[in-house]
Amino acid sequence: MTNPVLVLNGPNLNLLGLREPEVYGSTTLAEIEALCRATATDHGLRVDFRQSNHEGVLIDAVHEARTAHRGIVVNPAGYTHTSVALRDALAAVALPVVEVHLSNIHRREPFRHHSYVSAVADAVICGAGAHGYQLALAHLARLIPQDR
Ligand code: CA2
Repeated sequence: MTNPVLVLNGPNLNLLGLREPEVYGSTTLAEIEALCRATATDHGLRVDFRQSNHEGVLIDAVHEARTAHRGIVVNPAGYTHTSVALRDALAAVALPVVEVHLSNIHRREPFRHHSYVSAVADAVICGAGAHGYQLALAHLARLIPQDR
């Protein structure tokens, strides 16, 4: 039984590995997608991997997940620190949510220390780099109720 899950990536993450490797590492988003697909298989999940630079597109994807997916891994990127609307969407869909950040946002500038998403997430993983996505999927698999 494979459970479809959404892995949702916010603005500028399409630039991973191409800019600022000293902050975000040299792994590209395509490489993270491949890691996620392999990890998902190990946990009986099937990944729908998306990235958008647009808040409304991310919110639409969350709404779609209500009927299409059984859980969400989200790296909201810059919208972590600004978007009440994305937080409201994640709260409204009532799916398990794991928030992930490549960097340790608490070790960075003060404006990155607050996340609008964390209060509606079941778990938060930050500072583990690309491995954080694998940890997030492993944990999400445990949060998805098994069909009887
Ligand atoms: O550490 C993370 O995963 C972040 O969500 C990344 C966001 C940042 O705004 C959050 O505070 C923490 C930034 C994503 C932008 O990624 C870039 C990658 C390469 C070059 C420039 C930006």
